[in-house]
Parts: sequence; structure tokens; C-alpha cells
Amino acid sequence: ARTIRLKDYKKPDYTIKKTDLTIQIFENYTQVESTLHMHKNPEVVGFPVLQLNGIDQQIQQIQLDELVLTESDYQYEDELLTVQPGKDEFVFKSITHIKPNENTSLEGLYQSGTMICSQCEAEGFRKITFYLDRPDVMSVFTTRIEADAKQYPILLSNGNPVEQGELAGGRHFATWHDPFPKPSYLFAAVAGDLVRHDDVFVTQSGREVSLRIFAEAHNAHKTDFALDSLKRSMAWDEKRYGREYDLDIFMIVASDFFNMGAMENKGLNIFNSAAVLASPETSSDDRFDRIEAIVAHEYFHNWSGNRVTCRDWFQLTLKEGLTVYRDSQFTADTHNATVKRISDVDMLKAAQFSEDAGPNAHPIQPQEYVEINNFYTATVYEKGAEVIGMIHTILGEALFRQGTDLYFETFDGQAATTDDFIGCMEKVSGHDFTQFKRWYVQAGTPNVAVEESFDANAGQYKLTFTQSCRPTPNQPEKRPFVIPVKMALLSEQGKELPISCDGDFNSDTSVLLLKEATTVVTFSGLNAKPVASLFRDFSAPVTVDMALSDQDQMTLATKDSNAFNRTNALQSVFVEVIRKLNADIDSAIPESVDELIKATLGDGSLVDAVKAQMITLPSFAVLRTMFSPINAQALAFAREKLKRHIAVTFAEQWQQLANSLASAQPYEFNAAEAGRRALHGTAISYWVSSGQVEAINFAEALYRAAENQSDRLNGLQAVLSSDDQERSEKLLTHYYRQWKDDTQMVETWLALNAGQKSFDVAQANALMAHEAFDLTNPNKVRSVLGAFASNFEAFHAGEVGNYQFIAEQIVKLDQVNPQVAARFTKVLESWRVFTEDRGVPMKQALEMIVSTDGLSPDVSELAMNALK
Ligand code: B3K
Ligand code: ZN
Repeated sequence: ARTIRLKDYKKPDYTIKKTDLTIQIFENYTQVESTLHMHKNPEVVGFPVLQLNGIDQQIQQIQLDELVLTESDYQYEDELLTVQPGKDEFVFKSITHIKPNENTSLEGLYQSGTMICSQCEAEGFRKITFYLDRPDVMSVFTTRIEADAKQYPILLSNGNPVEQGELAGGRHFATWHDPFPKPSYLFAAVAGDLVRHDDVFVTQSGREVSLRIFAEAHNAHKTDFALDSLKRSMAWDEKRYGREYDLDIFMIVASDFFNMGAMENKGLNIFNSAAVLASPETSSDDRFDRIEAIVAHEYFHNWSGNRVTCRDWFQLTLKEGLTVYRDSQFTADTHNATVKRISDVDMLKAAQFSEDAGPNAHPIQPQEYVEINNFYTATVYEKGAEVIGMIHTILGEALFRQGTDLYFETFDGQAATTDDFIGCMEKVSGHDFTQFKRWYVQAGTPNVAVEESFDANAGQYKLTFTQSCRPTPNQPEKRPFVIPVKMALLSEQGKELPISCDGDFNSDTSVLLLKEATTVVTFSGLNAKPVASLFRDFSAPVTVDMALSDQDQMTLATKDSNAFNRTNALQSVFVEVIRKLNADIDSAIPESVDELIKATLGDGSLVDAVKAQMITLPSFAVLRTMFSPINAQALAFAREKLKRHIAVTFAEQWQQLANSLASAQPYEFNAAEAGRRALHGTAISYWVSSGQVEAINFAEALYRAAENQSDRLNGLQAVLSSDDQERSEKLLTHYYRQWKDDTQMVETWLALNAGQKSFDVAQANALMAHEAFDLTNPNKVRSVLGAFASNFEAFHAGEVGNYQFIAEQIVKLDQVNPQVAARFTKVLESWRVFTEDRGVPMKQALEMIVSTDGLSPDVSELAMNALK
């Protein structure tokens, strides 16, 4: 496999002004006829050969203008078709056959249940037809689809419908035209027997947009929430970013077989059914949250991604970082900004910090890749969004908005770069982002060590910030980052004090900028040592080391007016206790833990959702990024011991909350209600963990009486986390019986099984042999293997044979679906951080993978890097 490098980027020799496709779907194959109106780039001298990408194309005919080429006139090898046009302007035509029903990679055109659908990003279009399959080639598409009218009554593609009609032999056709030039990765086609749900959105300028969601019959009753989320997203983007929708139709199709969450194809989004279908009976609050965010994300791509797209795949974060940032603002505006920030940062720490610390670490703008699909990562997405967020933090809302306005205006209809985006921010603000841009090219999570000192006589408080960043692959040394520190100085009572200092501090935004390896800032006019509340709202994606007195820590954890920082301070106390228990399981649990829980539960100013986030112990996914080496079993025992301590100490309160937070009202999804249920679930979980029989009876009763999925899971998960194996099994059997005909509920059932503390290889094999399982369905695979691998107590603290098992599954899955298989190799990459008892078998499992013949570039790139 070849390595692609950013520094080798070259404009294309040819472009495609117009693309006309005729896709004829037959029983065992599909014929694709493609007519490309091509131009030579005027800057190019002579007549270079034309090389089109194409994978698994069975050539029927190749034509240049009127001339049908014979086999000696073209070459098709190594996924490239080479011809010699010898003209400035010409029409290239190809007729090829492809096999969607044999395409298990779910990239290109493939069969999903009863329908045929497409997934092209990043490089799937070349599996549909020969093309210049790169994002800087933008073309106007007209697509005609022909298929059996009974089997595929619905035929969809991008843009507007222009014609439809009947054909001989029970067949029919539909033609779609998309007036907006787009790269091939945004192409989509769907054929199926689908149920359609309609709605209407009137844009700010008064245009009516027809909204349509399509799903197979078994999923069709769950589309209301997505339609509603879509309308709210459309209104929000107008208000917050001035972005209006451009076509007359916006369509969403739900597919049961999908590699990721969803895809922003122009005017025709295709969604993983798990990321779009919701109902109170079958979707928990978390699921509602996620669906709303993904619908918004894909919709927002219409501007940040489609109208302005990426020049090349090294610019991926240009659209993904920005769009994640936009969807998180949408969620924050719609529900509760603090709750959203806490959960985003939690997810960043869990998924991105570990990536940044591992052998596949890369900057948000990678400099090279073998398989681009491996770079749709937490780094490019979530850290990319943090980088956009830092720009917002530095400039403030007004200038940031001017910058995005300028960006959308200037680059509309173009394929842009991250430099183009930053250039707009510089232009509107006059701020120099040269040094800031290091965030784009340097990998790794910076650490900021902070030291404080107070001079009582002078009334001066001094902070010394020292930043560093550990080496990452190919980057042994880093230059200092620009780090925005949103901050306050607090009195012991938690009151914010006025700031006067000699640092690069903006008093409008309360942001201090660090630019050097070491920055010393002196704050004056203080009568007593203040308590520093630094990196408020997580103003930079860094780790912070600061030794705080117990008293200051308590002030922050109970009184900080910034709820994010208050939560963070409280969680740090838990981490330190777990650290001690990890070193010595018999060490005493300090009283501060009890004081903090008490203070938090008794604080009437906190909303339920934040309370729940505050008192829930840090997940293993977050904890593991803070330990080196990780002794899996010691860490599991340590966390469990702290959990039991809190459970037992406050058993009475948990019982009381379990009762008082119960509600018989019909389900409503909103911030307050979801928050109530989150705190309810947390209380039940602690109560059950206290070991009281009443608690587990309560949880079972809640499960049985539940009329919505959130209550059901609050009860069921508490039972599953108990030691009562028999009861757990009984309830899981009951659940499956009741819901075995509901796709999303079955996926959840698989994940609940694989999420049990006692889950092991024998059970994994049994689950994969179950009628509910299907190796060709990514949701099912993720529900079993994904849930097992992220179940720290079972996977890492359980049998070491788990590593060999997952390696075998990766090798097997790689033959079916390389993209999904590659995701699982990441489970093993952190072998160096574990103590030898786990580290060695993890490494051996990777070696087994690497020694397998015929691996995909997807899996081999990640597995080989992990061993380097
Ligand atoms: N842009 C797609 C992701 C494509 C992944 C290709 N392997 C969905 C999204 O980020 O919105
Ligand atoms: Zn995206």
C-alpha cells in the first residue's frame, strides 16, 4: 500500500464539469453508464494521460467522444484506468458492471436489507464507476436510476427530481438533478421499498423546503423525532450562523447496514438506522441526544462540508472539526450548555487523549496516510472541534461569527483548506494565528504544569505555567502551543475577584494566552491568596498538573461558579483516591469524599443532570489515560472499592432518591426530564451497589413496569451490575423475548450482554452464534465486540485470552468489512501502557494480526504502527 503525503498535493490535470449517470439495477448485478464532460486544467501544458480511479469495475465499454476504445487503447490496473485523451475538452464515457449484493465492505453501492444504497466518502465512488475520485474535482450530477418497480418502488439521488416513468418488463426509472457542483464523495443513490414521512420547513427567506424521511417498513414508525430535530437544526443554523438551506428537498434515508453514524450527501443524507430512529419505548435519553446531534451535524455539513468542501483529505478537520463544533453549540443552546460541555470533554479525554498518547497519534491535520478511512478519528473530529473552540474563545462570539461569514462567502462552491479558514479569522480580527496553527500540525496532548506563590506583603499572586508535549510518532520535539486559559481568581468563599495582571490577559473574555514554554504571570491587588479557577469550561485540550491544598481543592469542588470546573475539581478528588487505592487497596478513603458527595447532593442550585455527572465516578475510559502503567485488575478493584464506599455510606440517600425521582408521567425528552432520569439512574446504581436486597428488587420492578427505554435501562443496568447472576439472566431473556422483532432493541440487547462484568470469550462466542447476530452488520458487530472491548472490567481485567479472541475476530472481519475491522485494532494499540501481564498478550495479539496474509490496508496500517 502506498503512503499519501500532504506535501505532494498537486492540482488535478483534468476536471469534470458535468457528470451524467445511468444506474440500472438488476437481480445479480448493476450496470453503471457514466458520461463525464471533461476539461483539461488550463495551467497544464501538453496532454498528460488521464487516470481515473476504479475498483472492481467489470468493463463493458470505454469511449472517448465518439470513439469506442479497444482493449489496447486503455489500461486498467492497480485500481486506475489510463487513457490518452489528447484534447482540451472531451467526453469520457464508460459502461461497467458492479455487484452491490456481494459488496460487504458497505462502501460504494451495496445492499442493506431490502434496499440498495451508497456510501462514497472518502473514496467509495470509485467502486461505483471510473472517476476522478478526489474532493477538489467538483461536478454537476444528473442521475437516472432504473430498477424493478415492485422491489424498488423508491428511487433517490441528490438534488431535485426531474423525471420518472415506467419501463418495459415491470421496471421503472427516476432522474435526479443536483444543480450544486459537488465532489464525488457527496454522491448518493438509493433504491428500495421504503415508507416515506413528510414535513415542511419554511426558510428565513420564505422558501418552502420539503423534508422527507425514508425507512424500511420495520423501522418506519420511529421517524418523528428526527424530523423534528431536523427542523430545529435548520432554524438554528439560520439564526446562529446565517446559513439557509439551498435545495427544495431535503431527504434522509435510514439504513440498517452502515459503517458509521451517517453521511451528509448533498440533499440526500443516509443514516445508520441506529442514529436516526427514535421512540420513547425503544430509545433512551442518551440515544435521543445522540440522534438529535447527528441529524444536526449532517444537516450543518450542507454549509460546512458541502457548499464549502475540502481540497484534499488532509483538510478533513476543516469540515469535521468545524461541524462537530457547530453541532455541540446547537446541543448546548437547545438543552444545557454545562451538561453538554462536561460530556464532550469526558468523551474527548476517553477517546482522544488515548489516541494522542498512542502509536497511531496524529495531528488534526495528518501529514500522511495509507488508508484515509483510518483518519476519521476522535483527533480529527473532536480535537479538531476543540481547536475551532479555542479560536472562538480567543476572538469572542462577534468576531468569530464575522470570520465564519467571510469564510462561507469567500469559499462558497470551492474546495478549501484549513489555512483558508484561519485566513478569514485573521482578516476579520487582525489577530495573528501563525503560532496558533501549530495545533493543526503537532500531535500529542500538551501538559501544563502550574505553580503558584503568594506574597502577602506585596499583595501579589504569581502563577508559573510550564507547557510541554511528549513525543509522538515522527515528532520527537514540539514547539510551544498558543494555549488560551479562561480563568478567574476566587476568594475562599468562591467569589470572583477582579483581575489585574501583567500577562496577555483579555478582561472582556477572561482569557489569558500562554505562548511560551514558560509563562509567569503576576496578579496584584490581592489581600489574601486567591484560589485559581483555570481552564474554565476546558478552554484548551490539555492536561493540567497543579498541586492544590486540600482546602483549595474543596473550594473549587464545592463553590466554583464555573460548573464545569467545579465538576472537574470534584472528579479530580475521585481520581486521586482511586490512585491511592490502585497503589494500595487497603489505603483509607479520605473524609473529603463523603463531604463532597453530601455537599453535592444537598446543593439546591445544581440541576439534576449536572449533579449526576458530578457524583458519577470517572469511567475506566477516562481513568486509563491517567495511569501509566495500567494494572488492569488493581484499577478495577480500586474503582469498585470507592464506588462501594459511596454506595454504602449514602445508602439511605440513594434509596430516598430512587423513590423521589421516580415518575409516572408520560415520557418527554427535554433537559429537565432527561436530567431527572440521569440522576435517578445514578442513585439506583449506587443503591444496588450498596448490596441491599430492597435495592435490586426496586431495580427489577422499575425494569418491569417501565414504559420508556430510559427507565427500563435504569432498572436493568443496575440489576446487571449486581452480583445476582440469576436475576440478570432472567431479565435479559425476558428483554429479548419481548423485543426480538425490533432492530434497535436487539442491538441494545447484544450490547447489554457484552457489557456485563462477567462477560468472557465463551459468552462472546455464544452471542455471535445467536440468531440475533450477523457479522456483516456493523451495528451488531459493534454491539458485541465493541461493547466487550470497552467493558474494561471484563476485557482488560478479565482473562488474558480476550486479546487473542479479539485479534481472531479482527482477522475474520477484515475479510468482510475492513473499515469496521480496523476500528477494533485500536483496542490493542495501547499495549505499552499496560503492565506486562496484559501488555505482552496484547502485543502478541497484534503480532498475530500482522502476520496474517491478505490483510486490508486499513487493518495493516494501524496494526503495524502499533508495533513500531
Ligand atoms: N462525513 C461522514 C463520515 C464519513 C466516514 C468515511 N469513512 C459523516 C460525518 O462526519 O458527518
Ligand atoms: Zn461530519
